[in-house]
Amino acid sequence: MTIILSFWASLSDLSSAINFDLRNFFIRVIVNIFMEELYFITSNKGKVKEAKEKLNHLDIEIIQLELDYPEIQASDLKEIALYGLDFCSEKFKSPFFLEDSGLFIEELNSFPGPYSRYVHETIGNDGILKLLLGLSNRNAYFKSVIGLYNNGPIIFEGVSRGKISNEIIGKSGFGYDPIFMPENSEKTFGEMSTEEKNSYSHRGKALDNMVKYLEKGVE
Ligand code: ITT
Repeated sequence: MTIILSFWASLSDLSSAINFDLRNFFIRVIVNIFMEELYFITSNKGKVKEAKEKLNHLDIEIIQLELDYPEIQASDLKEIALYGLDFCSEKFKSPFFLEDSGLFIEELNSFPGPYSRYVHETIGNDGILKLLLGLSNRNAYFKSVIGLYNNGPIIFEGVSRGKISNEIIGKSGFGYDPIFMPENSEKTFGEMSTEEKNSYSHRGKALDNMVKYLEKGVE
């Protein structure tokens, strides 16, 4: 104990001598040694930001990995995620997860659903608002399917119900965030901080389910 305290004191002396917070540096080194790494295979930086916020309290470092994997044409997000897991686990051996999500609009027979990325890249939020022009039923939901590979595939899901706003509101987040208003909120995701969005969102809920699993420990 005396040795630790004197080491701590000399770190303090050294840090003031060279004007650098050595104690914090030391803590970070120790934390990094014991921290486990979990790769998030995605091209979407917004998803990574949300995952880091949710997993912040665990000693797990989330590392984004942009590994291209085929997103099969299926109506079920779970099927797409399972295919991705299978494909990536052939190439990548560390524990990783990927996530597939989509926006399902009631009046449009669940469109764009699994085609959400393509539709956002083509007609965008303006296009969705045009499709709903004059329609009173603006109910929609987001769904997130996380596929974790840790000696085998495990699926976690989350749904966020809400409605499509009448106009584009807010600049935060990504994708359809400025046109989606979750239940029990007067704001769109586009007006929320990452933490607030996570408390309502499909991905936040799927991540909560994964956190419960991870708290038992990644082998
Ligand atoms: P990946 O590399 O992880 O696949 P992606 O952006 O292509 O990233 P998806 O295939 O899951 O993600 O595509 C779903 C699309 O749906 C995505 O591009 C967004 O436009 C939209 N989307 C998904 N989650 C969203 C969210 O939380 N907020 C707003 N839009 C979202």
